[in-house]
Amino acid sequence: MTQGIPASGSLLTSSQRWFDLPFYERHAPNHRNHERELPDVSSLSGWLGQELEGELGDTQWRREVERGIELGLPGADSIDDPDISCFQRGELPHWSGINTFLKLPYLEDARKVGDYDVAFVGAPFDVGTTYRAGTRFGPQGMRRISSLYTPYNFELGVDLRESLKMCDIGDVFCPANITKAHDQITNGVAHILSSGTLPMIMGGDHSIGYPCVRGVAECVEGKVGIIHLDRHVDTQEKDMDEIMHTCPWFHATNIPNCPPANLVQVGIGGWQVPRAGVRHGTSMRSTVLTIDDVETLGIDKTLEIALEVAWKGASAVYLSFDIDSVDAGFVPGTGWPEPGGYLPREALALLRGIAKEGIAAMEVVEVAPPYDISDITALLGVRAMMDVLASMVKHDKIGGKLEA
Ligand SMILES: [Mn+2]
Repeated sequence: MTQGIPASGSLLTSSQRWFDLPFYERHAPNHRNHERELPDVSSLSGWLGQELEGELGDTQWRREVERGIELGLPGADSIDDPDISCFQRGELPHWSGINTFLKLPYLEDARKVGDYDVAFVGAPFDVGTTYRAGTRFGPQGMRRISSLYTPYNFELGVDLRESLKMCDIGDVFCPANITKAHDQITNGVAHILSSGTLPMIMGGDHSIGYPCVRGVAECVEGKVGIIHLDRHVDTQEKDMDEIMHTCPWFHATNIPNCPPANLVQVGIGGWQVPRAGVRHGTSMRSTVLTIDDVETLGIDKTLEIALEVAWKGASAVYLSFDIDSVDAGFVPGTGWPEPGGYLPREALALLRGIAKEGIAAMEVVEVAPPYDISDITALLGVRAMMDVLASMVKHDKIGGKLEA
């Protein structure tokens, strides 16, 4: 038991007992003494992310801190950090403060939305749900957990605060009537987009996809393509006599400059795809890719197909992300959870890839906080929007309104 245990590379001599050796010589002599070249990690994203951080400025961060001291008054004498104000006015602490999206300025005067690159807007409407309601709380759920995020993304080396002028314009007033609420949403989206600002729309159930696209289509000369990530096709004319959340793309593709040939639906499949919607999809010949297709093709090829179809002859692309496209295990807080969908990182990779080419607007729909657990569904909804914006910044598809 006590005599040397022969191990390759062991420095044990005959007079030594195994346990007298230093720990590393007993357990990993080859590793502690080796002279091999270390692997080159300089092309990996971990290394590059660290390099990229050094290239980011902190002008806007300094402005936020100075503004906090000015408006929130200086901190107490006992506080050493000069960046801490008496009343919180900026990002820190993450657990407190007023919950606009990412604690951005609340734009009370909607007429000034054109001053911003991006406006987050809520569409708290769930009268179009066909099973569990609750997405009327989606915008507030996403705003609340957005306070967990910083505006900086490590891998992309993007700090949204330093690149974009963003605001939270609040919610569209959505009455409990589908047609009236849809009209309100169309006007809200069209107002933001026609002001030269990117609408980032927080639903709401998926019925809002129709009025959102209608608002975009009003502002775009030429065709609008739609890329739709979902488990469900959402292409039937009516559901229980109304335009419910199973219906947005039937109606959106009847808008003259939103032809079905430019609709591509990615991640479809499972046991909750109404046959009425499938029949219509077949007749209009839109493009459907299942989760199996995505797995077979891989992310890059899937993106190539989706972008080619949506952008063919189009002037703009609308991005619709239904949170239930992700496997039900990751998104309990949704109205029609369906097992077998995307892993979160697959969905995020697709979203970033779509955003590389630029989008006219984005919606995140079907986040239903009453069924959520630890805010994880809302957290993914927020991240989807953050990743899309970071990818657009990275590829010069947005920005320019920050004062120098
Ligand atoms: Mn949907």
